[in-house]
Amino acid sequence: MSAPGAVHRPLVMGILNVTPDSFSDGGEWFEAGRAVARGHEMVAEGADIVDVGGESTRPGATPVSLEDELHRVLPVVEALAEVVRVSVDTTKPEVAEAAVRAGATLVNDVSASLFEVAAEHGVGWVAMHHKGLPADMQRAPAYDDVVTEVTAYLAERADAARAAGVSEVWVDPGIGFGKTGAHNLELLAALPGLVALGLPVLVGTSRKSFLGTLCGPPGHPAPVRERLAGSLATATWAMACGASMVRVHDVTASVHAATLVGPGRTEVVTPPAGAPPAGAA
Ligand code: HH2
Repeated sequence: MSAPGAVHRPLVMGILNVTPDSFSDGGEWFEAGRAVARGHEMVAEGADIVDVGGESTRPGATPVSLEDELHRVLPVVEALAEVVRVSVDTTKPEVAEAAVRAGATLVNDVSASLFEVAAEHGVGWVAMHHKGLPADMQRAPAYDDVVTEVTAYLAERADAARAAGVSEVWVDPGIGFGKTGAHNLELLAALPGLVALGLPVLVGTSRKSFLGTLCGPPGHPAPVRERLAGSLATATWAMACGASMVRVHDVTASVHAATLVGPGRTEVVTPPAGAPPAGAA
């Protein structure tokens, strides 16, 4: 029999952007009550983790002040942490720390710089690769070898985090963060190599612009709401390559995909809300 909380499939992280300007769902969940309701809905749809963010990282997004980000994120984290595992999507150490105090048990860090907060509070940490800042990251990103560079970067970040005492470290190739469409496809193709590092891998492709470009007619990218097929195809690919979690807007469909990919491939365990992070001694 399975232990309570055991999930025989890759995990699904539901995206909850408490922002007015996220690229796909900006404004939809900006009001705290609506955000909490959407979080509950994602739990009912099967989300294993809800990822709460208060600052968009889309190319060209306007930076948000510390005060505003705290105001957006904290009430939502606090309410949802009672019913589901919550991660906080932030690059500010103060926000990460406050969200952990409010109940988040995973710091989803697109800057890959906040592992000390995770170490200090005994929570998990996601190190995501990025190149440049949202303001300029999509201006002609260039690599000698994107796969080698991203893999080496994530291995180094994970080593640093583990040396600092973080026991639950995830790595994420950062699809769309300082990458062309070709870079994204190369990274997706090379996922088995990233999985071979032996760390749990998180992948986020959901509704991203390269899917629109690839799936629309030439010169007419598919709009955000028409990227479900591409999102599911790439999430399924990532899970089949060994990714242990996908970050998605469309939870129900992604849970179905994870259930179909999962059996016999992997067993990952998500702790119930409030329990110590997976992998903690
Ligand atoms: N992508 C986004 C934000 N956070 N975190 C991880 N670990 N991996 C990702 O690929 C990732 C992420 C961007 O997507 P979204 O949150 O939908 O948009 P926005 O940044 O505009 O709020």
